[in-house]
Amino acid sequence: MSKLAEFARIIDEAARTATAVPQLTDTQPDITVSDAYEIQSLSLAHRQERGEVQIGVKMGLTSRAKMLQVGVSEVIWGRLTNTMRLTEGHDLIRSHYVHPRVEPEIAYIIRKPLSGIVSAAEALAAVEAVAPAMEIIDSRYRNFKFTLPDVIADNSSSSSFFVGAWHKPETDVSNLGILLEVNGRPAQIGSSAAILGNPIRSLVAAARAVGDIGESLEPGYIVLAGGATAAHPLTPGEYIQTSFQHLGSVSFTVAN
Ligand code: 0L1
Ligand code: MG
Repeated sequence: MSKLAEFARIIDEAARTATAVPQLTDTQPDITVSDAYEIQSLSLAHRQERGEVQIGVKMGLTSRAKMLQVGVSEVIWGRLTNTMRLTEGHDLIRSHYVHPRVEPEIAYIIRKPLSGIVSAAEALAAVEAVAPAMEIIDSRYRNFKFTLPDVIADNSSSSSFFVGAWHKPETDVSNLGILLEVNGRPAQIGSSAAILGNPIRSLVAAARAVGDIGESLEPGYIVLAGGATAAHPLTPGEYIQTSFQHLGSVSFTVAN
């Protein structure tokens, strides 16, 4: 087995069993960003062998708050599968994760293929609808600590996500107030403008990222544009609700 394939198996197993593992760069410090995306892709293949289907892409580290929280200053991306999508309003089972955190996001659903270098107008023309969303990130590395190649190999920490009601694609999501509440108390406040200045830029970046490796954002794909605030660590018993100006809210409860 090649080293990258071995790392993909380790990451896949860590995610599947919710078990923290040491950073891959502890034993192999020279892993490149391109190696890391290859590990991510090989790890997705293990999920696909178990019947999972890719249904989208997540963009990560798209806001300054997120970059500061993890000490990495580059936009990254990962893959979303059908089993990662949880039903809005339902429970999240804490024991299925290593150390989950939640962050508010804007979601796009794609209506026609999008790939490579595109303008914001071209990206918007490929959008079927927009929605409020929350991503559950869960680093598979001990203590939520990683280097840039480590986190990319680990599907950019993506773990699960919730999507709220879909709205027309022309809905202006460039600067919407966002309030994340935990048991009714404000925990994070932000604006969608924190996502690269305008979430549509994240879709432009997603098209370019997948295009770089010969892939495309396909019709029906969901694209999570990235967090607008720092992420909140989840504890059983918490009721999480994020309200988005003009878009409505998304909620779930953290169960054991
Ligand atoms: O979705 C994100 O912005 C997270 C990317 C990975 C960094 C982290 O785990 O916080
Ligand atoms: Mg995110």
